Amino acid sequence: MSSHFQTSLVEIDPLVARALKNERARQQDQIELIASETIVSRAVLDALGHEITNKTLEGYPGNRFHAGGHYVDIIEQAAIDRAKELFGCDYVNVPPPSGSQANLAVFFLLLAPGDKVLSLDLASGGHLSHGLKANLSGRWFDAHHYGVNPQSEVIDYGEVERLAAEIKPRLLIAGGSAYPREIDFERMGTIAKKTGALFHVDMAHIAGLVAAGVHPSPFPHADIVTCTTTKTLRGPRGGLILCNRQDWMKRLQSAVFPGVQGSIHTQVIAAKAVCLGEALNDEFKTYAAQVKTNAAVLARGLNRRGIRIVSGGTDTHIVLLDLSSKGLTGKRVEAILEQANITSNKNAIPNDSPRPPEWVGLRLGTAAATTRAMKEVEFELLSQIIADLVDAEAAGNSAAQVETSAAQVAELCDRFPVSRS
Ligand code: DSN
Repeated sequence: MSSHFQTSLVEIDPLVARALKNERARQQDQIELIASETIVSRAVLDALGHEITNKTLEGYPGNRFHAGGHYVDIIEQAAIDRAKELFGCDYVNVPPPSGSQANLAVFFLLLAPGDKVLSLDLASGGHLSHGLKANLSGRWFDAHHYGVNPQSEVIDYGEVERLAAEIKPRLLIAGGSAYPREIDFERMGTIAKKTGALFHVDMAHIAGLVAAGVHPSPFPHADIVTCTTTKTLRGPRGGLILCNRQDWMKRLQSAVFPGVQGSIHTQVIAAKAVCLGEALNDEFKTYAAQVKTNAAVLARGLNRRGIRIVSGGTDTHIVLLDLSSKGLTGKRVEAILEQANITSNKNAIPNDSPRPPEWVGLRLGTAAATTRAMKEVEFELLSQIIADLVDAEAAGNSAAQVETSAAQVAELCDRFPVSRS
């Protein structure tokens, strides 16, 4: 028998095997509060690690360039049908390997080089694929941005309307990576219609909340919607495109393939089908509601300890902290939290410094720890652990506090295992 089919990873590549083992232990021993992360199910992992990865295919179910696609067709069609049911739309495109690439296909369909787009600016919580100068979207399109109201730190829809009327963008984009409040999709859709723009919602972060019905849906207001299956949707790394425009469906197929993509990632499509099936279950609705509740508890607990919460709270899984209230940067707090085994990321907040090391924001998210079954009590405790670390760092004597907090985190991790056996 060929060793190619038999030899295990541990035997053949100890370096990679060891790093993977350590990564699994890291995930057990740290509390994950990065807002774009999640913990996928055993079933999603099984699909990702399946031999289906060997299969090369281009095209769509029933219309492939290569032979042998029968089983992948069954799986991709299931992913399409499940996403349609989940989000209440008539068209779903499953192959995009990421949210950014789903967005790229949308731009390829709807825009020509030099066309104007209007999107949320990065420091107000937008995403780099919505027109950042360093991104293809900002190089090839004429990108303009709206921000948030300086006092409320919530999107100023009057300002969006004024800018849309003045700029006349071809595409108005809503959504981003670090905007913690609900977006008024109806209002944005009305602005788009009034000003002759098409309306694109990138719901990458909140897709799981929308799927569970605990966040308003972009449909029927958006012309087109993209998302990732990662994050709150609790699936593999990948993107989706959704829409109801009958007139775009055929062209959307071609915009993805051969427009911006060749062959599909068959193992990821299988994992997408699995996570979309999971999201149709009642257990997922309970999880998504708890994600939101936990974020509100986390925000309130931190606020009580004098840490300013950007926009005054959250309607989603995201809590954005302004650490200038403690004289600290996001980078410093990210580092001190990591020493105590809490993982987070520095982030810009509205009107922050353009230099990431000087950002005063820290972004937290509740999806991963909620998946470990942590609830209000644990998130209240987490808010106190984080505040203790912030206060100690602000006072310049965090070493003892790191030790105390790390012990509290270890106790939580033991009680809420990422157990797959
Ligand atoms: N957009 C990045 C984030 O939100 O962290 C990756 O998904």
